This record gives sequence, C-alpha cells and structure tokens, in this order.
Amino acid sequence: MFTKILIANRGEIACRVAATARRMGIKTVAVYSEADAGAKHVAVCDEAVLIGPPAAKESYLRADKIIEVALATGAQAIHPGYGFLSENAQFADACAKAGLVFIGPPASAISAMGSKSAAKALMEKAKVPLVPGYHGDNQDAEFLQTEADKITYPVLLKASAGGGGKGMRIVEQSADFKAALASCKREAINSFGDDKVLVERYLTRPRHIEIQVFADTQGDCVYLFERDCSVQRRHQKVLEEAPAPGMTAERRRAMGEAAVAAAKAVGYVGAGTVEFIANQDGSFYFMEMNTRLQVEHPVTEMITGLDLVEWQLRVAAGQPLPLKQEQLKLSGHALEARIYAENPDKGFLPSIGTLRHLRTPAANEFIVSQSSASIVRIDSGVREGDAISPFYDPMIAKLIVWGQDREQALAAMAKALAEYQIVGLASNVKFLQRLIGSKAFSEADLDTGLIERHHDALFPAAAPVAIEVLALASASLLLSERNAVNNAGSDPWTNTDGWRLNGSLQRRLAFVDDGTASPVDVMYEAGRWLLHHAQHQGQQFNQMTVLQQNGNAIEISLGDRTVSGTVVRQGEQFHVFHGGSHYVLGYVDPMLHAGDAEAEGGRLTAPMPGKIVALLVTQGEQVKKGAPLLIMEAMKMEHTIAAPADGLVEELLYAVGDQVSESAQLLVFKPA
Ligand code: MV4
Repeated sequence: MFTKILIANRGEIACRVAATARRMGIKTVAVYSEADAGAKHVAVCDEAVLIGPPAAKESYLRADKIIEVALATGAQAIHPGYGFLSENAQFADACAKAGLVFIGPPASAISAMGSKSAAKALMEKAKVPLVPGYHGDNQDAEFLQTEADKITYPVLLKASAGGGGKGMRIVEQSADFKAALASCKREAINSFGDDKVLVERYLTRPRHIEIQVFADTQGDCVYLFERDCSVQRRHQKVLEEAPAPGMTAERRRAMGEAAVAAAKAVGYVGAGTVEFIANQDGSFYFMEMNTRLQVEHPVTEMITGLDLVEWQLRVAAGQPLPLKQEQLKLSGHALEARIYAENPDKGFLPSIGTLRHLRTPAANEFIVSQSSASIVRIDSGVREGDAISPFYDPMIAKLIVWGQDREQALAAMAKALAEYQIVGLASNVKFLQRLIGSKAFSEADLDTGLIERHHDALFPAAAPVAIEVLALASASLLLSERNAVNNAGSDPWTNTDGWRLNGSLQRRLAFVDDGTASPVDVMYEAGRWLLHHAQHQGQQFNQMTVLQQNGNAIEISLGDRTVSGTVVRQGEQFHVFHGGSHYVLGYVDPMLHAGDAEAEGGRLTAPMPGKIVALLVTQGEQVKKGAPLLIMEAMKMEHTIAAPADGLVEELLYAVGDQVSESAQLLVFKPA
C-alpha cells in the first residue's frame, strides 16, 4: 500500500479522500490555489503546496505542476477526485510516465468512453442495451434523416463529443430534421471542436439510473448496485438515492451485469459509473460511463457499508477487490441532497460570500428508537467563516442520510434539513425541503423532468411571516440592546427613575418582510414586553417574556405559547430559524440611517428633543460601524444612536437622565 498520496482536488472531495487515507495510515499532500490558502482541505492534509492563482486553469488543472509537487513531496500516487483532471487521459498518462500511480482507470479506458459514438460502438459489441439509433461515421444529412425516419419521431440529436446535456436537439418530425441537424452541428463544432452527431429515439419521461462498478487489475469486476439520480435541474443533480425506487432484483442483476460488461469492454480498472436512462416500464439503455468517483458515491457507501475510497486505494495499489459479487449486500435506503450556495428565487444564481453562521444537524448520529434507526453524514469542504468564492463549484455540503427504508430515509432528510442553518449567503435548503416534501418525490414518481413539471409547487408565493417569527426577532433585538446596556455598566432595566415603568413608553421596530414594511410596536411593562403587529391579533397586544437565551438560541413565551428559535443578526437583516424554516427579515434602524448624514464632521445629534436613558460606550472607546452608542427617549419612543462608521468615541457630552434639545450634539465621534 502507498505511504503517501497527493490529492489533486479541493473542497469536500479532497477532505473525503484525506479522511480515508488518514484512517489507513497513508500520509496526504494537498495542493491549493491562492484562493484556498485557508481552506479546510489544506488543514486536513499532512502537507500542502501552493500551485498557483485562483483560476482553475492556473492551479487545479496544472497537470505539470501537480506531478512536480507529487515527485518533490515523495507521494507515490495521485487521487484526482472528481472534476478538474479526473477524466483527463493525458494526465493519467503523464502520471504513469512520471512513475506515479493515477488513482483511476487506465488512460485508454478514459479515452474509449470520451467519445459517445465510439463508446456506443464498443457497447454494441459487448451487448450492452443501447437506445435505438444511429452512431456511425456517415454524417450525410440525407442519410441521417433516413435513419431518423426509421427510428420514428421524436428523435434526439446528440453531439458525439458532447456531455452534460450540451449539444442536444429534440426533433419532433421529419420536416424539422434538417434545420435541427444544422443547428446541432453548429453548436457541436463551437463547443467541442467536433461536429459529429448521433441520432437516437427520444425517451420522453426517462429516469437516470446509474450503476457503480469496481474493477481490479486482476480482471475482476463487480457492481455495487444502483443510484437513482433522476432529480436534476439543467443536468445538475439535486437529489440522489440508492437503491432506485421500484427496482426489482432481476432488473438490478440485468443492469449490474450490463454495467460490468461495459466496464470490461474498455479494460476498466477502479471505480466507475455506468449511466443508463430507463423508461418508466423499467427498460434501460446505456448512456455514458463516468470514469471517476462520483459526487454521489456516499449513497452507495451507505447501503453497502463500504468505503469506496478505500477500495480505490487498494485497487490502485494492485490489490484484488476486497469482496466478490455474491458477498455484496444491500441494506436500507440512502438519500443525498446537494446543499449549494445559490439562490433558487433568482434562477439558482450562485451566491458568493462568507458563511457567517453555519449550524448543521449532528452527523454520524445513530438514533435507535423502537422501530427507527437513521444515520446522518455530512461531507463538506467548508466551515463557518469560510468563503464560497466565485472560482469554483459553489457546493456547501452533501447531506447524506440512511434509513431502514425510503420512508425513514425521507423523514431523516426532512429532520436534517430543518436543522441546517446557513447565514451569509443564499442557499437551496428551503428548495430542497420543498422538493423532498413534494408529493412527486415522496411517492417516488421520478423522472428527469420532475423539477420543471412541479415548478409551481416548488416555488410557492411567499406568505407573510408569522407573529412568532417577528416576536423572536424582536426579542433578539431587545435582548442584544439590553446586553449592550449591561456591558456598558449601567442598567436602565433596574434603575429607579421609572422611565421604563411608564406603560405608554412605546417604540417601533421597523421590520421588513419580503420588501413590505412589517413593523412591531413594543411597550415595556413590568418585566415583560407587549408586542403589537397590525396584521396579527388586530389591536390586541401579545405579551412576551424571555424564558431562556443561549447564544443565538432564544425561547420566549408569547401570549399563552412557548416559542423557540435561533436568531442571527447580519447588519440590517434578522435571520430567524424557527420550526425547521429559515425566515429573513429586513430591519431598518432609523437612527442608524439618520447617523449616516450626521456623520460628516463627527457630529452625532439628537433627532428630536428627549432624554438620555442609557450610555452604552465610554469615552475613548473604539467602536465598529453600527455599534449602539446611547439610547435616548423622545416622543415616548426609544431611539438607539449608533456609530455611523468604525471610529473613536472622543467625548460623551451628556449623562444618563439629561434632557437634550433637538439637534444637540450628543457626543464627539471620530471616524477611523
Ligand atoms: C436522452 C434523453 C432522452 N432520450 N437520450 C441528457 C444528458 C446526456 N448525458 C443524456 N441526456 C438525455 N439523453 C434519449 N435518447 C434524455 C436525456 C436527459 C437527461 C438524462 C439524464 C438525466 C437528466 C436528463 C435531463 C434531460 C434530458
């Protein structure tokens, strides 16, 4: 076995490979770009070497540099992960030439599967089922149209060099064929530099079912059952599961044996995935082979109890497969959801930024109650405080759950998603929650068009937030102000001048819900707050007291209910996690904005005549922009005067209890 390997990747898959290597006592070398100097994969490996600027072309795709680092650090093998150089035959070749083991198939197997038409010709010889169609060399338009007419319509034109759904055209009838062919060939030459196309019968509601295969250098090859990856969006997988719902033992064997035949036909070694499209009746056809470890490999690990990276390392080191086909057993049901930094409400636009707050469900927990057992696994390459940069795939994590059956796995996934908290960038968590809760997915009515077909149910119009959510945000705001007051050494909540006991002291918290003002009026009354919100409870006041606070977690009593949640403030946003959902409220601090205009010249002035009720800072204190400086009471409302910028409190001009006139300068502030 190797004693040291280089991991030519980043993010979760680099961390995933490193975890197995560590368990097996193999040292790891990370490579990283300038954007990843502080990344998790650098931290979890034994050594790390900078290989270039952020752009992948100048770092993670620099085959020469990576091989040089492997040789310099004494690594014996290179694990390419997925993406980047993982399916690059020249790189596999270059590793071999440098005396390094490429942890993947031989370059010849990668090349054989790289061309769709050549792969189909090989699969035909190996008796792997193919979609009826033509994949030969004759590219004459008349000839291809005759072939399409024989197949019968609709047909699908595919660029032979294409992949990931690019360079495909559906043709509904013979009359449309020539124009579609010309358009497909134009796209193919522009995208892939090769205008060869193939023609296939178009399946209208296919499922994507793929078989995990493993082959060793002794000539053995096994299948590790199937994954159903039908739930996709623009050819990006969203949810994956194993086993495929509705799969029978006979069909599993037929697909498994076809996949093994496909792998053997190209002299495959290592982990590979044979993709099929399947009709709703179960008939299946070869689509392509992915010659790498797949993103979704954990669902296979969960149902087989095997570590596929360990198998890859053993096979690459020349060992035989650890198990024979008859020894492989399938148990329970696994689901994977890809958690992405993207905004589903803005066309799934990637969301770049810093993970300001990240809470995940407890991973690797094993809950055993009367009849349910489930496992939660999280594969992630980022931690709280890390950035999702624009240079790479914006995946935050893979959330993988296992249950005894699909229903229990679904319940475990719903629970785990409800416990996920992400603040700092947009994520698809809410979308995933709707997706797994949808009728189509929960009933396993799967096909590749599921998301598009159920668009309306998956993107419902936003409803106004509940009073519980507004109350939690209010409690968080009021508590943080109280803490600021306490930290400043004076405590107006216990002082005796009676200002807080004045039942008519009222203040408006200017929350904004989905662009609409949603203010909460607050009165303080003998140890509790009274909340009033126009859309909830009419003119009635909700009595609110805080029962518990532990960091961001708050429990309140609201009227006769107990309400708990987590509230994270980010500038002028309140993120409320309550009942398994994430709500974002805007918050307009009028004094913060008033301060913006007053900031020039370092003057902070009273917006109206009133009384100073709390000083939250001391003279000479350095403060951050937005930090509350003092609270004044005016027109029976409290106003927080906040720092308009980072800076220094040079001088406080009033004491608690002082009356101030309108426009009076309150303190001398020097912006940094
Ligand atoms: C098809 C098909 C229907 N009929 N071929 C899309 C990506 C590429 N690898 C193959 N793809 C398809 N090939 C025939 N003859 C439908 C798709 C397809 C698809 C396949 C798998 C997963 C998601 C998909 C989404 C749209 C179309």
